[in-house]
Amino acid sequence: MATIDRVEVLVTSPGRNFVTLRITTSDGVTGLGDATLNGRELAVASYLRDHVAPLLAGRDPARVEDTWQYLYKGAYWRRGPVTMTAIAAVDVALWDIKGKVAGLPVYQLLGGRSRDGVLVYCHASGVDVAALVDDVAAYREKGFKAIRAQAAVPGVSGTYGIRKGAYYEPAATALPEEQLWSTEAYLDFAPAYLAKVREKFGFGLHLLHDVHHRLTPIEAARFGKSVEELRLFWMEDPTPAENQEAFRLIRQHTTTPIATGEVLNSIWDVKQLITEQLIDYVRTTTVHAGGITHLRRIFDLAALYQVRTGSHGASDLSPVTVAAAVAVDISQPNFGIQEHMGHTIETYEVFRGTPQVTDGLLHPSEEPGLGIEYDDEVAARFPYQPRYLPVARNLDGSVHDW
Ligand code: EZ4
Ligand code: CO
Repeated sequence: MATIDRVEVLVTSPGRNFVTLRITTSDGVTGLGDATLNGRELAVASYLRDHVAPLLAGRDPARVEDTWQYLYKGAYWRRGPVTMTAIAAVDVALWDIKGKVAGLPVYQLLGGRSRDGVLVYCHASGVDVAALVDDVAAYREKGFKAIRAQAAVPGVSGTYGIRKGAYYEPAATALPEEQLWSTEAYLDFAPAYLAKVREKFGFGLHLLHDVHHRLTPIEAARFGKSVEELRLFWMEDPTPAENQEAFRLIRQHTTTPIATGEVLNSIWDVKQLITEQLIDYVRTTTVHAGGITHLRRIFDLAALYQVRTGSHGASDLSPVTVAAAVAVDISQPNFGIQEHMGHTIETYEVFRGTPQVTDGLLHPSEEPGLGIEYDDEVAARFPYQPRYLPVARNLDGSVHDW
């Protein structure tokens, strides 16, 4: 029997920070798992290096489920982003190894294709409405069939999701930047610019919008109602999701579909949202929700309640997560859509073999495992840099949800 021989925690910053777990077996097979938690990267690196690596040495790499149970139940302390990201990294690395040992891509181990390709949505944004419309047009030219639209709210420096250069990268400063937020200004402005996008491009395009946890339930209900005739694919994170019941109020008022879950980590965090049919799309990911093993458990529960998947896929999720997401998405019966932001050229040089979008779809690699190779030499050129997400403050100076 092969055993786990080496466990390495790799940190690199080719445009932003990524933490990667690499497991090597006694037969020399390697597996990769993403362990990136934006703005709290080194906490996961320590969890893995100091508390998980010593427990993995000598174990059977084929025991993916057993290792998951061992790390989850065995720690006694359950759930939470740091723990679940660390467990995810081990789980995904072991699936990668299992695929390589079997000589099969991971999606084949998950049951094979349920569809021809994975529908993705990209991010269009603009400093004003005209710039947003131009950006949407540019993404349509590139073949995207689903587009998220965000425009800067006039006078609100902290509007979430506005790209400044070639890449949208909110964790851009060595200490958190403080930005201003006004719910009133946003609620007046956002429905109007989404209507402009519809007016310009019609309904032959999936249009999405991310509220980024910034509204109360009744404000979110008002927003959802006011954009109903625009037939959004979804409104994302209309209100913070810690209180799952809050979504019931939104639900009672609007038929605008609801997506949430990018900051949630376990099946327990989405159980009520799913079983009470309070949402339409669950946005948990492999990297932050316990890996392929646990994400499939969440998605299978969602299938029972006609909730579809829409996994988080921002640029702070590494190419290893893109590959793991595509493996799940292509095989999962209740797949909905996959977020895709892409990464810097330097990131693709570190993570060779990252799936790329063609005609608005992602396709899994046919290589055994996940098909990603980590280039240590290129990675070493990009050392860790402290980077934090911004913090939002209301006009009266109080802290708001970013
Ligand atoms: O702000 O991943 O839908 N995508 C998002 C992201 C999140 C970042 C936080 O690290 O909301 O852009
Ligand atoms: Co989001």
